[in-house]
Amino acid sequence: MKKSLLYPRVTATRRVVSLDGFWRFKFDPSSEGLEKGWAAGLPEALSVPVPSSFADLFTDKESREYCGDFWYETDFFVPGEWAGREILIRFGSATHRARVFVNGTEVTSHVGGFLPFNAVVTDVVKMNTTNRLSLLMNNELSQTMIPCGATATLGDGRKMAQPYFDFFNYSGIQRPVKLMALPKESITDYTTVYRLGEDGKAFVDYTVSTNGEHDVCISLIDADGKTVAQACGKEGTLTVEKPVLWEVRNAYLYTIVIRIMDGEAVFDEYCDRIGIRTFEIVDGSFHLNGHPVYLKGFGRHEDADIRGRGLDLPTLKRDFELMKWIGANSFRTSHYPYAEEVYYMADEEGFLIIDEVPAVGMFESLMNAVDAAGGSQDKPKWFEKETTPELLVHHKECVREMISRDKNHPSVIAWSLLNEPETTYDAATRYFEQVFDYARELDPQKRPRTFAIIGNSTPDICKCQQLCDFISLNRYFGWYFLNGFMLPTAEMAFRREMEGWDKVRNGRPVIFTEFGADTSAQLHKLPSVMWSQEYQDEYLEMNFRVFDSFDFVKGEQVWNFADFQTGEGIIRMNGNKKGIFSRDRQPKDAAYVFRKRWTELPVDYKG
Ligand code: EVA
Repeated sequence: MKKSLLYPRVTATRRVVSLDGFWRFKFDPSSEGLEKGWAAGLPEALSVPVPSSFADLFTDKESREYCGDFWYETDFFVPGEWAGREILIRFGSATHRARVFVNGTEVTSHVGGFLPFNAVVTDVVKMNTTNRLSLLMNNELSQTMIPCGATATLGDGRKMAQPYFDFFNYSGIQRPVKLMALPKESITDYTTVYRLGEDGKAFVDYTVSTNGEHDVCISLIDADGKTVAQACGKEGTLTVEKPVLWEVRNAYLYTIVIRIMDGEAVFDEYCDRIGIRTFEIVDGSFHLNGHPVYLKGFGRHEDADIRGRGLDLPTLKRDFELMKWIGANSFRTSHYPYAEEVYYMADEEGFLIIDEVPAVGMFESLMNAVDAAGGSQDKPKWFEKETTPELLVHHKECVREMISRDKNHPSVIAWSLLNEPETTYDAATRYFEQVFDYARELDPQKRPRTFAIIGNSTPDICKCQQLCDFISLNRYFGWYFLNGFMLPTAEMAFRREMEGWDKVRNGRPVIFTEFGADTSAQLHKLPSVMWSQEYQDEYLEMNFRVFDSFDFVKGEQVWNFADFQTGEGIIRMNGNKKGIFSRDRQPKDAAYVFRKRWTELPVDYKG
């Protein structure tokens, strides 16, 4: 059960209680809490909301920038009628490391801040009374975990996070926490794969895993509540005679009901919503249900004022309304898997997701993003370090957890396995091969794999692009290179590089996973200067001209959906300002430029 990543659902046999709300909280800069018994009770605690990042809740800089150990604690009640069931606590995420204690006993631990895990607490909880849940957490960055970075100790002894990535190191319990009661014999996982028959039928090939011997039965129920297909057995095929397919921006969802049966008795029941669709690359184009689709959308962040990266349903709703308004149909979960609620909303709204593992910052010259664009060749090679084998183990574990969690979402069309790593030497190729092979092995739907390629990995020197099923470029011609008055020469250089990609792409599609220009939502200037809204528009028009003149470009995801928080630094004015929307989700001028373009481009553009 520990490893089951099924989304928590109340069914005929399952009970879920939210533990979200105000929790007790305490920083532990000397890492003394464990020795002092804080796992059993937190002295002089503060109070913070869950889910939320802790950084922007307070008014002092020490709290915002805090790096090290910290504790969360709450009490929860286990109903007496749950006796005899398996009892679990399910964390949507805990950033970046957590050790979990119940009534003072350690029950589990987890490394990696963006994926869920369970603590099985059946044997340590007291029934029909209050129990104590405590987490010892840590948000230090290192070179052996993703996202990568360093932790500095300053002259005065304080620790400071040094991300090798360009977003704030938000931490804490940032996603919902649930208390769950499951039957002892239960469903632990399921997978679906879709085939469309020539006779208009659809076939859903499924597998179900349980922790017991009894057989399972599956039903598929349409949006009107009618059962349209049934099958029994842990592996099999559901045949849907007249399927309504899940289409981009026109989603149709079925409910899959899985039951462990013993005669008439239902031992366990799990329900989820799925969409019937195929996604593949055909003749250099993305095909959804056999029809070409051009990707329009964003690289995004989970980021908002005050709550940081904490799941916030109103912000999530607003983001999807803005993406619909602007005519987008896709996004990349840059640079980490998002909260599960994001994927369920994308399933419902018909958005296509490139799901990204938190493998960012694998490039020492990206330190604090200051020399992001130029790259630096004199640093030690990232994939030849002593720390690389340990990093690979953690990276693969995150890939496993991400695919396990997200594999059944119709919205998820591809995996992004790294963002902007080094790619120009053989050790990188060997590292990449292991991650790419592993993803292929794990994904029942065999979705296309990619990684976001940094500007200085040009087609002539990149030694990893050949592993991608489609090529994803992060390109900043006109911003980091040849910017301002030099924009026309940026266009020339950009076109030359695209000709290079055409030579090595071998029939594969190319998309842009990043392009963008920092822009102040307040600044206008005629003629334009960099950072003005006028310059952002000119920059975009140049990029569009390039995209439109290469038929093999099959998608554009601008950087970024909204302005977002980063660490302090000389190239960031209270965050990254490449948003098409401001951080409070209002349009910059560029939003209207995109709206015009994307609402006019046909869905099968260049198909
Ligand atoms: C930027 N460029 O400089 C962005 C970063 C992003 O925020 C990149 O992938 O290449 C990174 O994280 O604005």
